[in-house]
Amino acid sequence: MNQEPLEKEKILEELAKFKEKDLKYSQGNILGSMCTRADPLAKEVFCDFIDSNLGDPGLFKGTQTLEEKAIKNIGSFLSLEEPYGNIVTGGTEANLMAMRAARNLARKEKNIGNIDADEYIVPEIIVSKSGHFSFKKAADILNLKLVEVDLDENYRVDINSVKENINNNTIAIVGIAGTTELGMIDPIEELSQLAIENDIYFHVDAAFGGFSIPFLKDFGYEMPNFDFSLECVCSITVDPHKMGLAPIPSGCIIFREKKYLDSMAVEAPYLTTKEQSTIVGTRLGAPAVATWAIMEHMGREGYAKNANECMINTDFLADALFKEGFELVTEPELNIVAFTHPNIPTDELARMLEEKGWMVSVSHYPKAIRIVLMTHIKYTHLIDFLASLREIKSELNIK
Ligand code: 0PR
Repeated sequence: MNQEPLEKEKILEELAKFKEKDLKYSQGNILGSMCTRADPLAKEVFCDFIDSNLGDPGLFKGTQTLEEKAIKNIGSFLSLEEPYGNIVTGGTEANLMAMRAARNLARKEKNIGNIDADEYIVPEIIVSKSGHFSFKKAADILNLKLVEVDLDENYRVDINSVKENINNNTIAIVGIAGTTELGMIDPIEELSQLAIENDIYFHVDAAFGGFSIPFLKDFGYEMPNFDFSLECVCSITVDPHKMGLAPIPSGCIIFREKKYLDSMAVEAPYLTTKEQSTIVGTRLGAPAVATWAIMEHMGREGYAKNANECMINTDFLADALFKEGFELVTEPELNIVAFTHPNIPTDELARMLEEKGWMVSVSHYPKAIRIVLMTHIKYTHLIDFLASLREIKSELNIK
């Protein structure tokens, strides 16, 4: 560390050099990210509330109210009048909170996972093979057994596989509304039925799809039910910092009832509130405020327009790839396209694309090039991307 204080100008100069090394969403070559450019309004608001601490909300009552308003807004498009929850750092923390609530309730109500019991029973959670790796972290942290179930031919969870894996120790079933790799929506209604029949906590991970499925419906897209309108959904993860266009870090966990938050509450005697249910203690208020502000700014109409534009680009890309001889893994359900080429190994294709400046990601199940069509990807970027694919084919002498 430097001994003498450094002037602001020098520091900013130094930072600019580092920033140059970062990619920018506006370049249009970040093709595998679920995050996107933050709206200028959200950035401004974020900076304005940069030192508000929701860990001690009695000191920041305005910020606390804005978090409540953000939760209420999100609840309103997930069919829940009176939502309980928090703006957190992202989908990982939201999923962790949901699994923690499920575990704590199972401890209390079913004596599963109770360390004081005569015989310790390991709680089990059922997540499909396409579940985000945050469930592996949650299982590790909370000492749960992660039971990974199969997918059907369309890469949605296989209901029979879920049925076969439910047992007396199952404390949660997870459904996904917008899988990380392919953007598929699990049959949430059927899963919720299973959860009701077996009296098991049911969580929906809509980190990706939560901010688009309800609005695409407004535009007339046929989308399955995935939210609190289904009686057995206990909690939903939905990330403002993905399709919600809020700045990082902004995730959201919504619970149907207060009892889920209460199940995680620990005493915080010297703070302005006497209990805390979140994982994080000192907690940024800025993302909650920025999330509220961007939602007001977009309105339902703005999100519908945004989601629709992403879908138009998705359909265009899927069609164009097919015409160029690429194979789609599946018909896109949300704004993700995954594809392969029969004669080009996928890793090789990803490497050649990267050499041409395209940052794609490679899905692992099944192995494919995966493009997430976020707002920063425009039609013209797609035209250039398709031109690069044609170049690659001709370099490899493939028609
Ligand atoms: N649930 C689902 C369905 C997700 O897709 C993700 C993240 C999470 C939970 C976890 O969310 P956080 O990462 O906010 O904790 N999905 C993306 C992924 O892993 C995150 C991402 C975003 C990755 C931008 C890369 C990137 O450039 O692919």
